[in-house]
This record gives sequence, structure tokens and C-alpha cells, in this order.
Amino acid sequence: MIKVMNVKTARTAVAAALAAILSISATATQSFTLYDVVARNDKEAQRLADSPLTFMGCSIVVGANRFAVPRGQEWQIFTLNMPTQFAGFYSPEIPGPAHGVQDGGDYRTEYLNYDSLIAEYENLRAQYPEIVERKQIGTTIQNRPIYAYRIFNQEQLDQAVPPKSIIIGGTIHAREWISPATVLHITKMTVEGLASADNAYTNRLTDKVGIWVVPVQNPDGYIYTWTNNRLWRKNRRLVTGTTYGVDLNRNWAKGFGGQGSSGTPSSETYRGTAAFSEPETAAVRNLAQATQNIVGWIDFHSYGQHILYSWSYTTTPPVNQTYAHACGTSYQQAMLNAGGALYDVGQGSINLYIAAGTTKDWFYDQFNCASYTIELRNTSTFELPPAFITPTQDENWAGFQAWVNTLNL
Ligand code: 0X9
Ligand code: ZN
Repeated sequence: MIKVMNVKTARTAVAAALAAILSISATATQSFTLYDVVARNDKEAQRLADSPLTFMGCSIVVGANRFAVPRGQEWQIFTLNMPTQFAGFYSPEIPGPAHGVQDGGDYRTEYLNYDSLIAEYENLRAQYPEIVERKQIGTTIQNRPIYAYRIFNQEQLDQAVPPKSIIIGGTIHAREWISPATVLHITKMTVEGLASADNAYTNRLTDKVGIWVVPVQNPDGYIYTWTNNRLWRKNRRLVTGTTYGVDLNRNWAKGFGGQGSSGTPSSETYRGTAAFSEPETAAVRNLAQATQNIVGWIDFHSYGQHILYSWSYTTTPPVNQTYAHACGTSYQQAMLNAGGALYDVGQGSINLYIAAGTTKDWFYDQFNCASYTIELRNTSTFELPPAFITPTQDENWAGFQAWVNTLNL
């Protein structure tokens, strides 16, 4: 039985209508009809993965799969010619561009829009200029800057041997809003800790390793989830006539084109025309290639509560499995010790599904480093209720420190 992944969103006409509504009111809801579609064999499961429909689950299986179809476009389900069952209605809220910390929100209890997120990083940089540095690493399809922030200790600059580096990335998938929220918390706590605390973690950062943070790898997509379609996943490249988006987590060179990615532009897992065809993935690749001694990479996603190491593109185990599992387990155990949730630890292709062209396989392949995808809370939805922002941030802050302290440096 194959497990494949897919997901999709509303169509251009709906998006345009919503954009018109949004110019009048800040908050709007979208209307979807839910259907369970039964794939009777691997071929039908693959057809679902290649379809333009929005998949509500984590992995497409032979059996029932729940899809959200924009209201009025239910015909799309019936053209599949597979057994289907109506499963209700779904109306996610899209807050509109003005919402966020700029109107008094708190990143611990509310999701921040793109400008508010970047404002948090800029405030941190203004407050701690000797610890935080910004670099523009690229420009998106829609011409927005992509930023990386370097957290380092001045003492590192005096060392003869350049320090080692960790890179962490958020928001490669637009709708996974808990990702930037968690990356921001880890960044803030790290910077504040470096400025004032003295413990195993801050000592490691002082003596041995610096961190680069790319809070939003997919700014265009993230903004689109705030203005047009809460369930958008990909970037915003216009691929053909009315079809948008490349899945930025299928666009990396290791295993590019293989199982768990799609060559169909409308698919939620459309890989693009070539590895690094997208400016967003090329930007993070360029940062990595310009960085000395990469020892770790974490790409923060949701949902599912998994700590996943390579390989993703194949079920063959990685050579560094013992080490990758040990570092993952230290992250996991620290979360539990901090009163957090249980995340499983394992190989991505086995604990989740096979996915070719992902970030963590490229980082592992290039740098032989401790490389992970972390699927944050919860186990059922991309729309994690705001009440779970703080607990997710707290457990991952504990996990992240333990992980850094476990790395072979
Ligand atoms: O499919 C993805 O890109 C990731 N899951 S998500 O629901 N956030 O889209 C997982 C990629 C990690 N690796 C493996 N599945 N092996
Ligand atoms: Zn994701």
C-alpha cells in the first residue's frame, strides 16, 4: 500500500472574490464542502495526490481521504470517479492583512501576520545589535525580501577557527502557522538567554556554535493564507494559465522528482520544473552554502507531533541513524520533562510517508549533519487553536536546547 501526500486550496475565481470582500472587511470566512473520497488501490491514491483538491489529512491512503472543496465547485469531486461521501461543511477564518501584533497582539497567544512577525525580529535586532544580525538571502516570486537572522556571540568572531553553525527554518508551508510562532519563541529565548544567562546552552552558543534563523521561507504563501486562502500550502508562482504554486518542500535536489512529489502543477505537492527552480528554496540553499561548518538543520512544520530525520525520499536507513535518533530523542525527552506533548522520533519515510526533494534530505546529504523536520502540534489540524501556541512554544524551546546540547560539536 502506498502512502502519498497531497493537499490543495481554492481556485482563482474564489480567491479573486475573496480579495474583493477583504478590501471591505478585515476578517472573512471561506466556505468549503467536505467529502471523504475512497481510493480503492494505489493508482487511485496517486490520482488523489496529483489532483488539485485540498487534502485535510496528513497522508493519502488506500481507503477514505477527506478533502475540502470550495463551495460551488463540488463537481471537482465527482470527476474523480471514486466512491465519495459528503462529510459536512468547513468555514475557516481568514483574518485579513491588518490583524496581528501591530494591533496589540501577543505572539505567545495569537498568530502574527507577516509584517508583525518581521517587526518582532527587527525589534530584537534593535535591542540586541551585538547578538542579532540580518541578511537578505533572496527575493520571492512576488518580489518580497527573504530574511535570515544570525544569532551569534561576539566572542565567536575572535576565534581562529570559524564556529560551527545550525540553521533553523520556519514557514516553508504557508498554512502551518504554528511554525513561525515557534521559531520566533526559540529565537527570542535564545537571544535573551545569550544576553543574560549562563548555562550549558548559552555556553555552547558562546563557545562553539552560531544559529541562523529563516523565520519565513515562504513569505508570499504565508501572506496569502492571511488574505485569500487559509489552507494555501505552496509558494505563489504562476505555473500555467490559472494554476499557482510549487511545493517548496519538494523542490530540493536530493531525490528530486521521486515518490511523494508530483509533476502536475495543480497538485499540492507539485515539485516544480527542476530542483531549486524557486527563488525561495535557492535563497535558503545559498545561505547554507555560504555558511561554515553546518552541524544541524531543523525545518519546522505542522502537524502531527513528529521528530523526523532522513531519509525522506527512501526507506533505506541513513548511515547516521544512531546519532540522528539519539539527538531526536533528547529533543523528545526534554519536551516531556518540561510537561510538553509526546512527539515520536524516527525516519521521515517510515514514521510519516515517502517524500522526495525535501529540505532535510538535502541538508543531510550535503553536510552530513543532524537534519530534521519537526511536525509541531497537534495531531489533527493545520488550524491549531491559539490556546495551544504557548504550550507548543514552551515544549519546543525545551526540546531545542536539549538538542543543541546533544549535538557532536
Ligand atoms: O509533506 C511534507 O512536506 C511534510 N509534512 S507536512 O504536513 N508539513 O506537509 C513532511 C516532510 C518530511 N518528511 C517525510 N515525510 N519523510
Ligand atoms: Zn509542512
